[in-house]
This record gives sequence, C-alpha cells and structure tokens, in this order.
Amino acid sequence: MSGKKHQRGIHELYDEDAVKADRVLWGREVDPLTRRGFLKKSGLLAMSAVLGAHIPFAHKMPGGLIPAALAGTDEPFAIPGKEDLIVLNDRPINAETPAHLLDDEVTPAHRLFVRNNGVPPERQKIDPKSWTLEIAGESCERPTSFTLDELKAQFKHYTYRLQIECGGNGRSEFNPPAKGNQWTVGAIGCPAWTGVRLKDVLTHCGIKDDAVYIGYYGADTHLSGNPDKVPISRGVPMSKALENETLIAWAMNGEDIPHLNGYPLRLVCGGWPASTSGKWLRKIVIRSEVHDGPKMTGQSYRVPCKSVAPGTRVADEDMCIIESMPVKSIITYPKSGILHQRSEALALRGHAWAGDRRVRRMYVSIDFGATWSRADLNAPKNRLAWQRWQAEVEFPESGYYEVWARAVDSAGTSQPMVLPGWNPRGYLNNACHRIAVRVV
Ligand SMILES: Nc1nc2c(c(=O)[nH]1)N[C@H]1C(S)=C(S)[C@@H](COP(=O)(O)O)O[C@H]1N2
Ligand SMILES: [Mo]
Repeated sequence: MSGKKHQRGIHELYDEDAVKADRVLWGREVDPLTRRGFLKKSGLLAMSAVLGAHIPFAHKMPGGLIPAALAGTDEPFAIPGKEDLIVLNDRPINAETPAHLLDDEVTPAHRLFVRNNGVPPERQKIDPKSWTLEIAGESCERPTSFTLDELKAQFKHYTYRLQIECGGNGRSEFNPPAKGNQWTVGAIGCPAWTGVRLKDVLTHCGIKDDAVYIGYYGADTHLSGNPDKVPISRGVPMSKALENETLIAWAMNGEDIPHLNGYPLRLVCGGWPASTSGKWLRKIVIRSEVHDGPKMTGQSYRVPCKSVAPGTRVADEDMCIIESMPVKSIITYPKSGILHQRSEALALRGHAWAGDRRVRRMYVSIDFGATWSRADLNAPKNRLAWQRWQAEVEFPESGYYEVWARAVDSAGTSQPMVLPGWNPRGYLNNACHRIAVRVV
C-alpha cells in the first residue's frame, strides 16, 4: 500500500514545523508571522484573505480557533472496498470516513471506518464453514464451542442499527496532543447488524453467580508477529453484555461483514467505545473479575476518574474504564467548504447519538456558538441507533461562516462547544462538529 500516513495532530504539526504545517493546511506557503497572528486572533484580515471571505461574526470567534475550512485536507487513499476513506495509518490499517460521506441513514459497508490494532486474519484463509466461537471463562458453567451454522440454528436472529464509535474519535483536536490515530470526526458509523443476542448464547452456556464481565478474543495477530501476543482483548460488564441489543453478528446491512470490519463474526456493543466490539470473534470468556486482556488495563480506553489539567500525568490507578460514549453529532450535509448563495436558506442535516442514552434536542449556530436555533430531530430506529436531524439557516450577509451543531442528551447533557476535558490518551472528544460555509 502506498500513500501517506497522517499520524499527527494539527497542534503538534504547528509546534514542530509551522512552515510545513502551513503547507499541509493551507496548501501553500504563507508568511509565518501572518500565520502566527492568525492563530492569536489578531490577524483577522490575513485570515479573511486566506479563507477568501470577510468573517461577519469574527468578534464571536474564539481565540486560537483553527477554521473549519482548513480541516479535512488529506487526500483519500484507497483500501480495496473502502475507497473514499482517509487512511491514518497503514500498519495496522486505520481509516476514517469524511463527514459528508456519512450522510446515509444506514452506513454502507464501504463507508464504515476501520480501526485495527493488529493484523487481520487473511481473508482467503477464513472458512465460515469451519469457523467456531468458543464460550468459556471461569464464570461459565458449561463451556461450549459453536460453529457459525450452529449459532444461526440454535438462537433467534435479531437485526438492529447500532452505532459504533472509536473511543479516540476526535483525538486530533486535543492539545497537548495525545499519541495514537489522529482521528478527526469520522471514526463512527451506524450500520444494521444481524446476529444472535449475546445474552441468549451466554445464558445457554450458564452464567455463574459470580460473573462480572465478559472478554473477547479475535483471530487477528499481534503486529510484532509473535503468535503468543494478543493485539487486543477487551470486554464489557455483564449488564451491558446482557442487553437486548448486544449482538454476536455475522451480517451487516444484510450481507457478510466486510473483511476489515470483522468477517465472519463480530461482537457489537452499540453506544460503547467500539473497542468493545470484538472483530473476527473466536472466543468469549465470562469473567469473575473485570476482564484484564491487552488494552483493557493501564491507560488504554481509560480517562482520569477526576478531571485533570491538560498535560497532567495520571497514575494508572486514577484512570477509569470508559463505558457509554458521550452525546455527539455530525453535520453530513453540506460538505465543509461549500459556496452558498445568500438569497437562499441553507438546508443542513446530520446525525446525533448519545451512547446508551437518547438524543433529546439538536441545535445549530452560525455565529460561533453565540446563539443557537433548534433543529428537527428524528426518533432512533431502535435503541442505540443514531438519530437523523435537519435544519435550515439563513445568513445575514455574505462572508465566511461556520455552522456548528450541538446535541443534548436525555439527561440534559450537552456537547461542549469547543473541547471537552483533556485526558492523556485523547479519548471522548465530543466537541461540536463545525463546517465552513462561504456565503456569496
Ligand atoms: N479483534 C479485534 N477487534 C477489534 C479491534 C481489533 O483491532 N481487533 N479494534 C477495536 C477498535 S479499537 C475499534 S474502534 C473497532 C473498530 O471497528 P471497525 O474497524 O469495524 O470500524 O473494532 C474493535 N474491535
Ligand atoms: Mo477504537
């Protein structure tokens, strides 16, 4: 695979090599002094010049805000079957979907992001006829192995639209930057999954009274090539494992799950960090303690139990496992950077989701969050599916605008306008999504 890796965040790029960062972001060389002025909010004229428009709500623009017009400048790079995705890393493969390509109500296979921690099993070597899923663990009464056909024959089938979002989605915006894939907004999707309920299978195998957690193992291998090392093995508490919507799935949108998304079998725990949705699923263990597989312990998929100042080192014992993902939304239409005629209202739409909760309200702003208007919000197709929203906005004069979208969940919790609490690994950035609109 050829192509470039985009492994670093915008702040890190600017800190290391501002001239290069400008080239990456602006597509041409600009005067470093002007650039600096722009970031410090004193160079509005220069910013307007580069954005190609006057900024009517400039006085509302937060200092240091990097205009949405400058985001998403990476070129698509082709992974077979995932042609439109932006590749962040090619070993392991990690690729996200540009926001405007997430417009479908049900995310199609070629537009679902890919997050691999290791090397997927080779597609040609996967034989669905001989694939087995083993249920075991110290809190399992009757450890059992099922072929795919047995799973399909012995348990009732269910189909749910379930949103899965990487815990690190949005990481690229944190400052100081966090290491890891520099996801922007596209490590999210909501396909329709078909499979059996994890609870039916676990109940069939007997859950001992002392069970507290489940853990998964997949058929992918460690990047080091060491066959004794497991790339990732995470899990969820029994309460999440036993929810109706938690599935062992073999189909996505009525077809085989794409190879990179876990063919032929995966776990789907909607609304939780997608790292809990084990791909190429071979084994599930019922545990009498919190599962302790790779990427379950230490700082992985954990945030400080109490919020900390940016840049703070936090001891492992003060880090808590991420459970439900926070309320969030995305603008999928129009695409950031469009030109729009002032005489016409602009129709907007997107999706909103809130982990285990439901989204209760949706708002949009055209003045950097100073004022908000209500958007229409649809009910979810089923629990843990994202919700479609739509709105219309009018612009008072020509110039550069940003449209910001903000969701509020059923508990009244809102997305933060710019950035939520910093954390060492850069998880849970549910800041408002922004797009650039040039009104002429
Ligand atoms: N076996 C296995 N399961 C896995 C992973 C992996 O690397 N191996 N990555 C996890 C992570 S971190 C995420 S975000 C999701 C990504 O799912 P997707 O690639 O289908 O979008 O899969 C999860 N399940
Ligand atoms: Mo992830």
